[in-house]
Amino acid sequence: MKSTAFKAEPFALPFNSATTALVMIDMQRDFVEPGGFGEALGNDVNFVRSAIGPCQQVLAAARAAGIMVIHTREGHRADLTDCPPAKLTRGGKTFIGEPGPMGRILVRGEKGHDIIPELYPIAGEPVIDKPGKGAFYQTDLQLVLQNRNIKTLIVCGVTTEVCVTTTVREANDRGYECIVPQDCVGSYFPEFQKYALEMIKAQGAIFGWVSDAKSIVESLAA
Ligand code: TIU
Repeated sequence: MKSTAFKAEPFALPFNSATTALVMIDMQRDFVEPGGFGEALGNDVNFVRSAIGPCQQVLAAARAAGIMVIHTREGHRADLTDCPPAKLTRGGKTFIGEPGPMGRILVRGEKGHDIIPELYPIAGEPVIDKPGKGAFYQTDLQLVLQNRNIKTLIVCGVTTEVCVTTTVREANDRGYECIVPQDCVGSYFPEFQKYALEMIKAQGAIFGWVSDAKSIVESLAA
C-alpha cells in the first residue's frame, strides 16, 4: 500500500492509492466531438478537446498504479422518461433525443453518447450512467465508492463548470476529498474554466484541490 501526497493548490493533498479513485466525467462524443449535444447548444467543441491528451496521461498512470477507475456518461433512456421536461427544452429548443450525425442526442446506446475512443473504459472499470449533471444524483456511484472504501477522488472530464464541479460539490458534501487536474478538465468558456477552478480551491480548499496532469502522474508513479 502506497501513501504519499499530490502536489496541489491551495496545499498538498495526502492520499493513499488503495483508497483513491479516478473519476472521468462525461468524456463522451456528445460533448467533445462535432455534431453532439455540446455543439447543439451553440458551443465550439475545440475548447474542450485540449483536455483529451492530459486525461489520457492520467488514465494511463491510474491504470499503471492500479487505482480504481470510474467513468461517467450523461444521458437518457431512449423513451426519455428519465429526462425532466425542463431539461428537454433547455437552450430554447429540444435537442435531447433528436437525431444527429452521431445518433439521437444524449440518448444511451447511441454513438454520440458513448465515451471517446481515446479514453475508452477497459474491463473492470465501472461506467456510471447519470441523468443529471452531478454523478451522484440518481446513480449508484456512492455505493460503488463505499464498497471499495474510496476516500479521495481525482476528477477529470467535461465540462469544468457544469458536470465536473457539480460532481465535486456533491462529492465534497459526502466527505470525499476531490482533486482536479486543471489541464484534464475542459470548458467551452475560457473564463468559466478559470473561475470554476478558482472556486474549487478558494477559502482553503472549500470544495477541493486543483493540480495538473504532470503532478498527478508523478505522484501516482511514486
Ligand atoms: N453544457 C455543458 O457545458 N455541459 C453539460 O451539459 N454536461 C456536462 O458538463 N457533462
